Order: sequence, then structure tokens, then C-alpha cells
Amino acid sequence: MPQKPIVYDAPTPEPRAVTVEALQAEILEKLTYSIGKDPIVARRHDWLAATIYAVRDRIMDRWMESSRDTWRTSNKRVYYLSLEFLIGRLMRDAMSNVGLMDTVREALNNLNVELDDLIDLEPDAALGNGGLGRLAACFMESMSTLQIPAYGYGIRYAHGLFRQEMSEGWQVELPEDWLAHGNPWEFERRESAYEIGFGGHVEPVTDPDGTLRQEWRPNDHLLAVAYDTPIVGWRGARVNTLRLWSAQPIDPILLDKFNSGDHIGALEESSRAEAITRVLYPADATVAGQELRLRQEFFFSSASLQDIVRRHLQQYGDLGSLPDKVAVQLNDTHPAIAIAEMMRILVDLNGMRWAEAWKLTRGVFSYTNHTLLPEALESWPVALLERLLPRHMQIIYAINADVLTEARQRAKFDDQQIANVSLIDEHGGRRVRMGQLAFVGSHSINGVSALHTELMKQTVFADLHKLYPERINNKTNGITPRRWLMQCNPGLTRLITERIGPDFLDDIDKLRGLDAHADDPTFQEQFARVKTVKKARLAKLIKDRLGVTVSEGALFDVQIKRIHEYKRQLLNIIQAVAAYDEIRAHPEKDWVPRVKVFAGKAAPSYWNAKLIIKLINDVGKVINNDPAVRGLLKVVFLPNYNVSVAEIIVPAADLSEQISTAGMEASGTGNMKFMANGAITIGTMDGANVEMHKEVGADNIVIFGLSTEQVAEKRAKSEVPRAAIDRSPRLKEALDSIASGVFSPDDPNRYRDLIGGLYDHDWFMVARDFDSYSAAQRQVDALWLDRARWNRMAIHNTARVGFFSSDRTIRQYAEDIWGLAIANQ
Ligand code: T68
Repeated sequence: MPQKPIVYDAPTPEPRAVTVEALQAEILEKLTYSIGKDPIVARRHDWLAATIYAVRDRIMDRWMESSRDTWRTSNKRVYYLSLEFLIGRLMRDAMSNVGLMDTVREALNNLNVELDDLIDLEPDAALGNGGLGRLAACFMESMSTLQIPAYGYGIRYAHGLFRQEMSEGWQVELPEDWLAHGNPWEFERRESAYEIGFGGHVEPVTDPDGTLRQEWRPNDHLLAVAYDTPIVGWRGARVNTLRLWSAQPIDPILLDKFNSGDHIGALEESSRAEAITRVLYPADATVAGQELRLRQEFFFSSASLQDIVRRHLQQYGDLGSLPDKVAVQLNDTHPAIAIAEMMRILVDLNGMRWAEAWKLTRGVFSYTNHTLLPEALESWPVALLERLLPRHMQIIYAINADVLTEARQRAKFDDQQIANVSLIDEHGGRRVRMGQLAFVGSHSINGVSALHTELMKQTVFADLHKLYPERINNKTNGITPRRWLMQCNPGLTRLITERIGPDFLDDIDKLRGLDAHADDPTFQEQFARVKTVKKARLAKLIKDRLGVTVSEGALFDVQIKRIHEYKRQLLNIIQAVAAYDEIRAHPEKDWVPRVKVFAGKAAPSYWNAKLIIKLINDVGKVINNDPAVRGLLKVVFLPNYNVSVAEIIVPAADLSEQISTAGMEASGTGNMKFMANGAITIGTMDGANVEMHKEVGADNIVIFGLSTEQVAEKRAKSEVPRAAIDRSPRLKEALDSIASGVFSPDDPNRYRDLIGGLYDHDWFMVARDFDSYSAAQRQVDALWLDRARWNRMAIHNTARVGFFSSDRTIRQYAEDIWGLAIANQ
């Protein structure tokens, strides 16, 4: 029985009018009555907040209706648990999705305020590191668009990903402060606060009916307080909730201590609690082994599960129906502890039998893997888990015992296989492997591209896959075409609409209709003109930020993403050095003018990544100022890459660099954004590039480099890279000049070890892929010189991007993993 009756027919206010006059009046009203500012003295941030409040009001009724609808229909809810949501700015997204852009623009105009200024003023919510966090944000938008009842659960970090500044070409990290002016999008839900425990001990207790239970008695408690943000789908189809948890102390101040004169001690509990949600860990491909990270993981997993179970009980009154009404998707292993927490809630708190609880848990959870890099696979020391979460450690042991018994008895596993599937890693200090926990506790484990999913089956999860062969499946990533085409490139969106009509706005596969126009010279020219406008805007940004002049007539060659050795920004910059040498050696040749644009952050403790940023800046300084180059090559590094910067760079790119060592990039999603905006990809057969090659056809993409198998073979043989370098005079010359200090006269040895690594082991195959990459770049030059051909390729790329829409991805999750029926639309 529901604990509280739900009132389905409560009165609702009249929805807000959406005329220019109504908005204009209301923005003024918000400014005066909600913000308390006289329009005469209001500052730009006040106007921004007033505008957001007015837009927000036009989302509220849809938000409430969406929630009522789920209660009324008893539809299954999806919960997306992610330690990261890289949502970026929300105002333009919200206005565009509810069709208010033009109205708000006009209303503000009448008030002498420029909408675009306000848009640029909104802080960019960087509650994530890179692809994994941005994927979660695209998924939220697609789930609303597809009218799936969904909640995103994460952490409301007070400080998101650090701000990157350059100091003499070196990355410097500065704190990010997105909440400095308040956050008009969020609603604090004091009533939705849960207690979270840590530490303490476990006590067996006997219930009055004689059953024995384990009870966890934590010795450390704090509160998780909910902050809700509305996420609007396309055409306002549905509004879902992004619920982010903030940590707060149970007692804001310890009065006893304060009164006895210990003023600092009185606040200790408060700052200890708040520390948990203070800052996002800035590493994107290595695990942060610190205790605080584990606390973050458990904190948000526990709060989310308590919320989910409370809502379920309120509506349905029993837990047996959990898998029918609840799907929990784990975004990587960061929330994997939720599996043990669910078992604790069911068994310890609700008296359920173990086997029944395990069945329900597995029915509810599914897990997405985003990496095979060994350094990114999470594991926690048993001793740490025992101290912080003693009951969860017992539960993990019990789960492990069941799994190992099954592996021995049913699958007849040998000792090596048992060691591989065990949740406990016994090598060098016992550790709990979160990947194994997430796998055994889920009914579905998915990779994020076809290649990555195959590699999961062959490598990290090979034996678990043998034990549970039906669980691993692929869900190739996607991006939302609203943000990454319609909003960031309204010019292109208009052009496409003029050509093939507006149907593609609601069904992205309809972009295929552009194929028929790819050979039309008029359309080609219009398409190229839109690109040139975007390039001029980027050129201005480069001039303003870096003082470097670039021409929009040049080929814009772009690599923007986290800086990582496997992503091979180093390969790109070495190739730029080789091109520099050639331009000087053969000034008579018909060189294609290029601008190489780099942007991205390095994890603060990742030395080589930071050194690569410095190298890009050093090389840029020399090339950009050498008159012998005659402006034919420019190299720029744009600082502080984030979602908003990407929205400017992506539409302006001609060439998209997706050049990871084959087998190492799980999917990539930047590649899809460029494709949507008519850039041509130069890439390896890695991640989603493989599927892009298939979708767009071999003629419309430039592929180079070793295959996954060849990389594996060379590594297995420990083949030395020196031969590859000796075979390639151009590579050798470029490496010698970097290593000898041509680009770092102030410190000639700066790059000696970095380049030395390429001679020694070259784990990422930079040297061995160099010639193939160079040849591919020459092919790009040749294509560029045949402009009709280039434009045709670009149009085909936009035309075939439909498969990479996150709507497609989410439909597949819904149907194959979450057991939802999606209305055909
Ligand atoms: C990325 N992973 C993959 N990780 O690298 C990329 N890691 O290929 C893929 O397209 C994308 O996920 C989406 O599936 C990440 O972005 C992280 O950000 C991360 C964060 C913390 C710890 C480990």
C-alpha cells in the first residue's frame, strides 16, 4: 500500500504566457521582485538571473506534469548514476528546446539588453572531466526528448573542473567557481535529505521473531541534501530532473565546543562533511586512490539509492516489484558500491532473504564500461573499505563467495580463472575490484563502441564473459544533435532546413536527404560559406585570446580533447614540426595553408601531458613567428577548453583529429560532434571511428595507422621502435630538432626524455604510425585542393551523422537494457 496518497487532481496554476510582451514584463518583474534590483542599476549578472527565472517558469509546469505523468501511469523510471555531469551552459539549451529563443531575444532587445551577451555570461557547469561526463549530459537531454521518465543522480561539486591558464606555455590550474553568482537553475530540496554513514562497526542483532540480522552502526554521519535542476527535452517534450547531492553536517556547529572556547573545533565537523562535495577529481583516465574519492562515491550512491527506494515504496509499497519499476544505470564503476548498498538496504534494513535480494539487485542494475586502460580500472584496498564501510565489505565477501562457487561448480573454472573473476585482487595487497563487482551485480554490461565491446570480451572481462555470456552488449555512444548541431550551428541548421525541410529537426536520420545535394555546386558553396563564417568567428577568438592572426581561408585542423599520451597530441605536433621543416626546405611547393588548433586540459599530476602542452606552445611560438613559413602553418593552443569553447571550435573545424593508438579510445564522442558540423575525420581504426568509417563510407574519411591487432602484436613482441625512426628521415629530423632544443632554446633538454621515450619503448606507437599519419595528411591536402570534392565529403559527413545521435543510443539502452517501450516518434 502506498504510504501517502498521491493527489492526482490537485489544482495547477495557469501556464505562463510566451509572448514577447509577457516575457518582457516578467523579466523586469523578476529583476525587481526576485533579485531586488532597480533596472537602472542592474548589472549584467542580474539580467542573466532575471532572464533565467523567466525562462525557468516556462519549464516548471512541464516539469511537474512530467512527474505527475509518471506517478499516474506507473511507468518504469530510469536512474542514471554518474559521478560526473558535464552539462555546460543551460540557458540557450533550455530556450531553444522550448522554442523561446526568438521571443526572449526580442523581449530583451526591448529592454536594451543583448541576449548573446547574457548567454556568454552564464557559467559553464564543468561537473565532469571529459567524454564520460559529457555523455551523461547528452543522455539526460535525450531521455527527456524521448519522454523517458529519468533522473540523473550525481554530486553538486562546489568547484568543478579547474580553470586552465597558461604561464609561459605551461598549464596552471586555478580553482573554478561556477556558483559564485548563485545558480538560478537549481532548487534546493531540504526535505529530500538523507543521512549517510561512514566507519563504525557491524553488530549482529536478533529480531523479536528470532531471525538474526547484521546491523551497521556507523560512527560518522552527515547529510546529503538534494539540489534539483530541470532538463528539458526537444520541443519541451518532457522535463526530467538532474538531482545533485551536496554534503552538509548534521549539526552545523558544535555548540559545546564553541562555548568552551574551541571556535575552530566547533566547525570541524562542518568542514569535514562539506569536504566531500567540495571538488571534482580532475583525472580522466587514472583512478584517484584517495579516501575522499571513495567517500564521494559512497556518499552519492547511498543518497541516490535511499531516494530511489523511498520513492518506490511510496508509490508501490513493496520491494518485490523493484526491477519492474526501477532501472539503475551505473556510469562506469564510480557508483559500483551502490550494488553492495542495495543489498544492505534489502537484506539488513528490510529483512529480505539474500537470494531474493540478489535477484532484485541484478534485475535493477546495469553497468557501462568506458575504459580498458589498466590504470583506470578502479580497485580499493580491502583495509580501507573495511574501515570506511565495514558492512559493505562483508557483503562484497558474501557476493564473491557465491560467484566463486558458481564459477567452480557450474563453469568448472581453474584456479587462474577463479583469480580472474574474483572480486578480490590478491596481488600485492588485497584490493576490491569495482569492475568485477559492477559486472556480477548487473544484468547488463555494455561497452561504448563495437570495437571496445569486443575488446572487453577478449581482455578485462574475458572470464566473467565466459561465466555469464549473455551479459555483455554494445551501446555505441552518441551526442545530442540539439546542442551539437542546432544550437551551436544555427547557420548550418537554417541552410539544411532550406534544402531538405525541417523534418530532420525531429528525426535526425532525415539528414540523409542531404546526400542527394552533395554534388550540387550551389549547395556546396553555401555549405562552405556557413563554415567560413564560423571560422572567422574562431579566428577572432584566437586573435583575442592569443594575439595570433589566422586566416579563415586556411584549413582548420583541430584536436580538442583531454591531453593524454594515448590520444597522441604528440603525434600531431611532431607532424607539424615535420611540415614546418618541409615548408622551409621546399618553399616553391604549393602548400595548403593550415591552422592547427589544439585545446584540452591535462590532469594536474600527469607530467608528460603537461609537457606536451608546453611543447605545443613552444612549437607554435617558433612556427608562428618564422617569416620563412609565410603564414602557411600556424599552431595555436586555446586555453581553458570547456563545453562552451567546444561549441565555438567544433562548427569551425575542417579537419577532425581522432588519432588515438588503436584499441585505446573506448569510443570518442568529439568525433561525432565534428562529423555533424561537416568536418572530415582523420583517424585510426579505433573506438567509434570504426563505425564512422562504415556509416560515412571509406571515401569520406581519412584512415591511417596500425590496427588494434597490429598494436597488440608489436607490444607482445616488445618490438623496438628505433627501426621505424631510422626508416623515416622526416620523422628523425623532427624528433632531433625537438630533442635538441630547437623549440626550447631556454632549456634545450626540456624534451629530451619525452622524445627519448619514443626511441625506448614508444608504447603509444607514435613513431610507428608516423609515416602513415604523414601520408594521410598529404592526402588531406590533396583533397582540400579539390574543393568540390572536399565540400561533397563534408556534406556526406553531416548527412550520415544520424547513427551518432544520443537519441539512437538511448533508444537502444531503453529497449535492450532497461526494458522500456519507446513510443515511435
Ligand atoms: C571516456 N572516458 C573515454 N573518463 O575515454 C571515451 N575516467 O573514449 C568515451 O567516448 C567516453 O568516456 C564516453 O564513453 C572518460 O571520459 C573519465 O572522464 C574518467 C573520469 C574519472 C575517472 C576515470
